[in-house]
Amino acid sequence: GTGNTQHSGQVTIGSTQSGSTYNLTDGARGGHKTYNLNHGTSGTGTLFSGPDDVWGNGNPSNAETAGADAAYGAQLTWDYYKNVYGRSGIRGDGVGAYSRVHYGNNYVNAFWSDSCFCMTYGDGSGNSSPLTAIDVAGHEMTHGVTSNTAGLIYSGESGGLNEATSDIFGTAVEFYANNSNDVGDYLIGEKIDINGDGTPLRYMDKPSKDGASKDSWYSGIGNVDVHYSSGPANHFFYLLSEGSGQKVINGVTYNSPTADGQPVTGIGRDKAALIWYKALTTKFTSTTNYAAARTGTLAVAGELYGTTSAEYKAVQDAWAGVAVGS
Ligand code: ASN
Ligand code: ZN
Ligand code: CA
Repeated sequence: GTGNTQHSGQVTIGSTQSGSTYNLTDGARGGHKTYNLNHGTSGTGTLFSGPDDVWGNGNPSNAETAGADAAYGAQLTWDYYKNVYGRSGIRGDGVGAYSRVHYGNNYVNAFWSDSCFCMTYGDGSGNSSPLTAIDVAGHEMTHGVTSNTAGLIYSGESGGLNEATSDIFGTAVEFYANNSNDVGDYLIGEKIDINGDGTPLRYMDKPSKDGASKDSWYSGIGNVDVHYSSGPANHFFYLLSEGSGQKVINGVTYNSPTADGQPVTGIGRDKAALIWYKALTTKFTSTTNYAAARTGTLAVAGELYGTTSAEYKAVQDAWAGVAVGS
């Protein structure tokens, strides 16, 4: 069908026809369903459905619009994992999750839940928009992937790595989408304006720009909120992808410093994401910390490209750039 989204313009989204009714059930992607909680906070509310295959009108005052955004984000995330890594769904078993929008009132968050195997989006309040942008959808669904693979415990350093994994693949999905209304960037939440002043939630090139995230590892980083201890891994991913120094990508200027003052030469986002994905799914465990993440990603880089490769050296240099050493 046609989705008239708020954040991503007009897009094609998967739906199902049943007699003269269309449902926001994506039969091509594990039967992923999108529900309207209509301000409730439990259950599934009602499946988006109607007499035509057009969803939303681009305006948040139309209840279907957030549904269209959420369905599109889920579809892109499914396609990214399937087409890039051959992973069929969050558990890799071909089964779709589901999305719920219009959670509660003025709720300024979105979350994944392992117990319902679903994602939930608030409408935001004041300046902030419904939290249904592409990077947010990719972030939340990736919590499901992490939970079903490495199982990184959501506290301490493993918690920071869990959060960074969601930021990394949320960003990778956003670039993969190649959507002209929600272009790829190394910012998190730039479309939802939670801060109310147009700034994003997080910056991967220099995480400390948000005023709380850490650019580099230090002993004790495990004691800060996981959305801030994610900083060094987000920064590692940026450095590994794009390299240090100043760079303009899709009109955004990045300036990524390194902890050791040494330059890093990037290997491109696709290779960096592949290294992280393989580390997540074959090396990381529930208790992986920053030192072990370094070891795991280096092992993957060695397996994929060899230990004398530019890619292997870039992984070494990028970890040194965020003060994670041997
Ligand atoms: N949106 C937040 C996140 O994905 C919700 C939370 O704090 N768990 O991290
Ligand atoms: Zn998260
Ligand atoms: Ca983004």
